[in-house]
Amino acid sequence: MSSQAPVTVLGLGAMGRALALAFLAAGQPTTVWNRTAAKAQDLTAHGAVAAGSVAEAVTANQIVVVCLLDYGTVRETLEPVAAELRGRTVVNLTNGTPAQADEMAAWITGLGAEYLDGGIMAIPATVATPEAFVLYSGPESVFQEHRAALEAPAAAKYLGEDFGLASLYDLALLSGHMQMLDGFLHGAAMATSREGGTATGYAELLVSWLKSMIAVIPAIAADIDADRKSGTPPQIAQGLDVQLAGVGNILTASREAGVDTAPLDPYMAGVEGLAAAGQDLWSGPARVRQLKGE
Ligand code: FVH
Repeated sequence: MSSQAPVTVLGLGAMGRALALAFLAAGQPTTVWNRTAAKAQDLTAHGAVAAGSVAEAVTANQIVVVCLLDYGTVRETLEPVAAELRGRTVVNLTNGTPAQADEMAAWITGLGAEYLDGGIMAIPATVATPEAFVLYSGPESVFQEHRAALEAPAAAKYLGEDFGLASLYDLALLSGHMQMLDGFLHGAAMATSREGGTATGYAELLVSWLKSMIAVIPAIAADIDADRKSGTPPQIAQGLDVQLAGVGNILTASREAGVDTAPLDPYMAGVEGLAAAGQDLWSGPARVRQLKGE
């Protein structure tokens, strides 16, 4: 659904700039502001209106998209224009924690404005491509009212009324991604430890392997939810002895190749912890309960 709704973008770092360009490309009148004003200038060639102050930017439009360094910066930037926020909708796409989202929501709504918190699942280069999406949380009526206006940079995925959900899922997705990336790099260090091994050859096989393993993730997730709800036993499980032997082999082979085992050590500690607790199966629910200290 396309929209001609005007928007204001506060923050023209790498991501804010990509967002502003996406709104402009979609034909939405876009007012921009950045602490370092020079960054707004070349956007005017794309049709943006460069506001001379935060107050001018905020009062230009109903929707105020904020993409700054962190929540402290957001508060510092908006505090002087708090009175001007009344009746507007602040969409905060700055990275932060769920507690920060809750606190920001309480402050913004207390000023008589609407608030949506968001988590951008894209990098500047993927903004406005089909892969990009943004997580949103906050009042559903506010999300639905502005959804079309917000979708130029990325598909909007609504998670729920709890303001902290978008940042919680954002950080959880980043956690999965970062550990996967470090796992890939650990494997690349192993694969290139012999003359005949290459990162490229390893990566090609890893992508195939991960594709088949990714297909199992929804089933493990269903096990975790069923365990929380009703204690139903998992569908996907493996003997802990098999895990201990397999992970042990990876660690041994890494050491023999002179590769640091640090990325995998916490995983091994988890498997050993489950064994020490008397479990004989590895499963998603068992590991999640262990990580939550349950
Ligand atoms: N770039 C990325 O790939 C990721 C993708 C996922 C989402 N993140 C989050 O987006 C927020 C902004 O990130 P960014 O990449 O745009 O960051 P920078 O290019 O470093 O721009 C930072 C902007 O914040 C402004 N700023 C910093 N300090 C202050 C301040 N005290 N008062 C006002 N503005 C401030 C900075 O202004 P300037 O330095 O140009 O004057 C930029 O506009 C972030 O939460 C990521 O985690 C991006």
